[in-house]
Amino acid sequence: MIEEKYMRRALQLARGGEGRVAPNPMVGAVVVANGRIIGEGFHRTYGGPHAEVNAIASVLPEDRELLSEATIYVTLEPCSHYGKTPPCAKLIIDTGIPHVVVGAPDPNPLVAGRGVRMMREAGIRVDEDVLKDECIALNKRFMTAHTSGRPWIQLKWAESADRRMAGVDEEGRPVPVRLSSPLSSVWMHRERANVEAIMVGANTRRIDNPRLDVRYWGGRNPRVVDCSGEVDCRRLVEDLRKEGVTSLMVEGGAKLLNSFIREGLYDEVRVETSPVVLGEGLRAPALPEDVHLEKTERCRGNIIAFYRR
Ligand code: AOF
Ligand code: ZN
Repeated sequence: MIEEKYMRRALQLARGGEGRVAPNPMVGAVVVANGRIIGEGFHRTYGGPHAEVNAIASVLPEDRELLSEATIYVTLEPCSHYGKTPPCAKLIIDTGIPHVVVGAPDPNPLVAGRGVRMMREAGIRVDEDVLKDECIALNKRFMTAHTSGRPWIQLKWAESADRRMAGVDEEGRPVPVRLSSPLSSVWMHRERANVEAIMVGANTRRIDNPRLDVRYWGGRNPRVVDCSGEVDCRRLVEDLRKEGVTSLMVEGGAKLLNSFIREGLYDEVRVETSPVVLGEGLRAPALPEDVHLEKTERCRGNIIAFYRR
């Protein structure tokens, strides 16, 4: 019997790897026998054991005999390759688990259906696509990177009520203005901890001199990709992908953001709007036409809007 509640539990476990597993996906696994969870696990850290390994290892000695009649729920197709760890499909076969329920297929060309095939060829019953949309959404960064030849890209900026990103001094030079709120900075740092790279334009680097780290949240600081003057955005992101990067945040300024918008290089846009009116100053980019509002959050007078393609 397939029960979605176990896949939901596996999804919840998978999130335990947030900020620690990239460029790998977040994956969770639950082992069930006789209507009881006998094992649980998730991919905890990049380079470490996969979810299935941890879930199977967590089964208590007195429950191990139940493995021969158990079902394992995994949010991602078990892998078939020898990477940093041996194939999970092989582990499941060797453990003698007769039934596997899979959330989403693994688009990594090293796996891409081979995990499911290996297990079926070994006589295991494999059911696929259970809560597939949720399982794909959980790993939007990993999925986009493996299906589009570029990292998943989020554009991010903060603007005033009159759509400006910076003020100007008497000589007309741009001056930085704090438009984001302290609480939103915490959320922001959490999002930063979830991407592998951050890009800023040369002017932003010079004027704002942002630290671009995750100090308010914790975790790994993303690598900062500097770019000056005219940049070939497409080339830049394709090169990043070739280096293995699966997620990128573009934090400004307006010129760099506009180049990404023009090239259609984005998956999400995050705009924080402050009630402050600047009157004049650097104009914020116009939102891309093909994004739709996903959700908004209020943050001490500021409104943060998330748009998705
Ligand atoms: C799974 N379970 O928990 C994860 C999987 O270098 P490795 O050995 O860690 O392999 C990384 C790849 O394995 C990753 O790109 C993705 O295709 C898959 N991740 N697979 O069966 C897991 N994290
Ligand atoms: Zn694996």
